[in-house]
Amino acid sequence: MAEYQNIFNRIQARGPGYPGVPLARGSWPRLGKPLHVHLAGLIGDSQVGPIYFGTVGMASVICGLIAFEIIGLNMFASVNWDPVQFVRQLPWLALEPPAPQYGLHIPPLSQGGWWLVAGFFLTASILLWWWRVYKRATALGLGTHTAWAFAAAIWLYLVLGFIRPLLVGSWSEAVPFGIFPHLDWTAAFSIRYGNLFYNPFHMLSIAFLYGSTVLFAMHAATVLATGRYGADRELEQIADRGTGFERGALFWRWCMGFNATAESIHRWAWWFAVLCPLTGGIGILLTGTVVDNWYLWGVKHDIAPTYPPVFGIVTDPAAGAGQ
Ligand code: 07D
Ligand code: 07D
Repeated sequence: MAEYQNIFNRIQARGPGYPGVPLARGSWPRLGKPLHVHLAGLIGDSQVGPIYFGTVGMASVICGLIAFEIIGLNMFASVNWDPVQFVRQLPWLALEPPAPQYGLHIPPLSQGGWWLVAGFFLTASILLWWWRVYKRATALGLGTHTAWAFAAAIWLYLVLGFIRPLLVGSWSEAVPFGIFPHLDWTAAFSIRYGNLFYNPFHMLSIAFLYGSTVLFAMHAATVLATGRYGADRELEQIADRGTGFERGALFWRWCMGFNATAESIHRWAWWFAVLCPLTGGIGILLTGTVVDNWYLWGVKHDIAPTYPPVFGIVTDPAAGAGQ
């Protein structure tokens, strides 16, 4: 006999393929015949498809593919079109932004011009995907929370690759495309601007990043732990006493004196997630525009120690470099 189980359900309910609620007039038809995949059923719903593409979705995918293609071909060219080296060195290959002498001018394609073109298409793709998220939500009569959360990530992305380079007057300040090269950029950026750890917005961003994981763990664990009482079916649970949901709330009240509600826990989660890239973007925007060296800023505001003057007075190493 099958007992009730929660989302780790081994029983896969399979009805006839269900396309979802009817779409408004003027929409594209949904693509693909629904099929049931056992593996998908192990981690979620076993029905895969149909998918809604629409004009905006198609445009986003096309722009994304163009960007991906430009990045890939430039990387391929950088190993003299040798397929073996391309595969071996892939994580280290890069499409770099223009050199500093070009400022915000448009350089030849091979000198960073391709970076600009790829960046344009990637940005178009991301913005179009945002629009798709927004439109799909409103088409289903939902709130647009997902779109605005995604917008927070896009804010950080735009600050890193577009807004900050514009403010400091050079594309060379932007992030390269590449797996390890973008990590090198991140480390170099921190060193160049005097250690990002002393940037209070980096601190805030980290607090929200860590906070997001702890909230995610607490929420997910609570729902799983009370799933045996059907607490994952939240709505029916909220109204009644003695339910799995109430046990979950009491668990936290007894553990730490306070409990979130079924609604508020999601607001906590949404804000923590959103504030991570939102505060991060502010921190990056201030770097090199308002503050040139976060370590010296930290010394000035008594959050970083001054070192004994064995090497003489510490000044910003970049200050004398003619930059
Ligand atoms: C799990 C959702 C799925 C998304 C995935 C990422 C690509 C890139 C590469 C065409 C959590 C898909 C990746 C489409 C393909 C090319 C050349 C999200 C999940 C699986 N980073 N970063 C990674 C991006 C920045 C940093 C990994 C993107 C900043 C550090 C992946 C951006 C800084 C580390 C990646 C971006 C920074 C990484 C795993 C854009 C500061 C790691 C990402 C558009 C914020 C980690 C080798 C992941 C790693 C890592 C993608 C920006 C720092 C390749 C698309 C400039 C320190 N980054 N990153 O799982 O293993 O995200 O790197 O802004 O240690 Mg990064
Ligand atoms: C990247 C938003 C853009 C992504 C978008 C997605 C696609 C993929 C996929 C088809 C992540 C587009 C998606 C294109 C399509 C498919 C599959 C969000 C992104 C729109 N740091 N640090 C942060 C820590 C240090 C540095 C944030 C920790 C050092 C720089 C975060 C440590 C130095 C920057 C964080 C640490 C340094 C950051 C990012 C510890 C390096 C940033 C938050 C323990 C030596 C970024 C203010 C985020 C930022 C950032 C954590 C250390 C450099 C909280 C835990 C000191 C340059 N760092 N960091 O949401 O905002 O990213 O800083 O040491 O720019 Mg840091």
